[in-house]
Amino acid sequence: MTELLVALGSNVGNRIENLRFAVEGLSVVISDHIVSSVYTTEPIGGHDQPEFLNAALRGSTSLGIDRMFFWVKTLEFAAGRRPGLSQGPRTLDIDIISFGQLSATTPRLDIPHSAYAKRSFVLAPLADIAPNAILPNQTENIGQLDAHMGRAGVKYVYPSSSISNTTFIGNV
Ligand code: PH2
Ligand code: MG
Ligand code: MG
Repeated sequence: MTELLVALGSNVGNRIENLRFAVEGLSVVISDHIVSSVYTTEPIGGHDQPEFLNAALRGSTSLGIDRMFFWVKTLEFAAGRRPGLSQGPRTLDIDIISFGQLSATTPRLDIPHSAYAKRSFVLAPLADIAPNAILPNQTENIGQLDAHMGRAGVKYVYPSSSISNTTFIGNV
């Protein structure tokens, strides 16, 4: 089994329902998953677009990275996501932030995700569920990265239970 961290985002359509759809779909292939609180976050990336809801999920999978990636893309498509602007609006974004100790940069894969350590909308939810994790190529853990980055533009809105029926004992 491989431990993985996944970041979730949505800023089009029924955002909370899109995140719920992602958690339910991911739970088919990710066992013992726990889910962060949900945050509203100001959009990053230069486009004039609605505010995002962001969350994160942690768990274990028996899938290899290629099948995991394929499942993620399938779920995004099923949630109505279609090719669009890079950094632009999307019904559902599922980013594999880390996959065991894998370090992979290919045209398709970018793991650990190259920008996660500089994005408060990824670090804040990850800090709920994996504050002590030190990802490949980092010296600081996620809690430390989050503390240094700060949380400008990030607001707690819903507890984990709003998108998952597994219990997360933490920031509820
Ligand atoms: N995702 C992006 C681009 N910008 N901004 C916020 N706040 N949250 C996101 O999830 C996000 C973004 C591309 O995936
Ligand atoms: Mg993505
Ligand atoms: Mg993304």
